Amino acid sequence: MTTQQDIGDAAATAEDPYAAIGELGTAPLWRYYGSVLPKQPEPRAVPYLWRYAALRPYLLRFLEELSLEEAERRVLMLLNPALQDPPATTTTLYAGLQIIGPGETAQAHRHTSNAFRYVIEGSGAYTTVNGERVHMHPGDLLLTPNWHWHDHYHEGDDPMVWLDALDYPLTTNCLDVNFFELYGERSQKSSVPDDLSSRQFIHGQLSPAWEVAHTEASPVGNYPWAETRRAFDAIADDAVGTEAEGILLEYKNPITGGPVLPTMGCRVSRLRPGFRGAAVRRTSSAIYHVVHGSGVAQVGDVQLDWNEKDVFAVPPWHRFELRNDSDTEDAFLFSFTNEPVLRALGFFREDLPDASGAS
Ligand code: 1HN
Repeated sequence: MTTQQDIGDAAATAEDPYAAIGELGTAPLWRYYGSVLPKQPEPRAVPYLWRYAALRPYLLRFLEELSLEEAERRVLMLLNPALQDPPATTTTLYAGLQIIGPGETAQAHRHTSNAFRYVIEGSGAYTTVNGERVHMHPGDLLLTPNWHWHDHYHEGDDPMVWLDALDYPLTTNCLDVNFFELYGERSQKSSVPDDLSSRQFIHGQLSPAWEVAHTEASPVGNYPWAETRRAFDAIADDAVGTEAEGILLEYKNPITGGPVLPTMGCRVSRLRPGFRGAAVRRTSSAIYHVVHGSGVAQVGDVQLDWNEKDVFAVPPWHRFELRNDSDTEDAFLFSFTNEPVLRALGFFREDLPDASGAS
């Protein structure tokens, strides 16, 4: 029988007390300070850019070769080279490119993860979100918040491609809180007038008084590009804009005035010809999609040359600088971040590092 005395003696005489405490499921904090409390964020994600021109032919090939019955969703995940398993685009954000062909249905399901789509090309598809059909056009932002049923249907003539965004790296990889459910039937029936939520809230200064918040997410199904364009045109050259990201507009939850989703905030910026942004550094991570134009993003030590429809990832606490390289054309960048999560928890920080600032 092992006595307390024996155990005490073993501890006192163990040749390698570190190995011994390891076997007891512990570790000495004094060897871990640097990794549990780094002086500043040490993100695992790296800056990276995905070229749309290179990926599009593969989307078209899988459209030919793989049915939606087989694939469920026909999506190329945009994986950060440093985050392959579990797969993610930044530590808390995911983006992918989804393609759907004429006549196809992506069956209805729901999950805890908040999601949205940003339409890249094609028209004639709609997503049904909790019974509301929401029609898509290039540049539209469509929300499918936490636990909302959603299925996609394409009644147009040409393939449609959109950027999917989800917070599953946060809900699944970090918090272990995701639930998933199939609806049972392939598509939901329409139960409210098409695009009603967008039409009701589109005139931001006049909101429907009978609508109250049901969730933290915005009740708006679609933020159409036509309105985004009008918002930019209305301010034209009169706006001062931001130093780092030019004329930067934020998509809002019209009921709370907050971000569109509790975990992801969405913005769109217009960079005037020749725009050179001030350097900025934030604790949030971000994913950018080039709606129009071409330019450069300097992210830490990495230079990302972006062209139309490309996607790029900006990890936390990297020095970040944007440039529009054209002297004649505006550039438009759509972006999303985990800033709402950080702000809610008191973790958001931002600064303008000096010109020589480390990444
Ligand atoms: C999902 O549900 C969709 O509904 C797209 O279209 C991409 C990526 C990961 C997990 C769920 C969709 C997804 C996804």
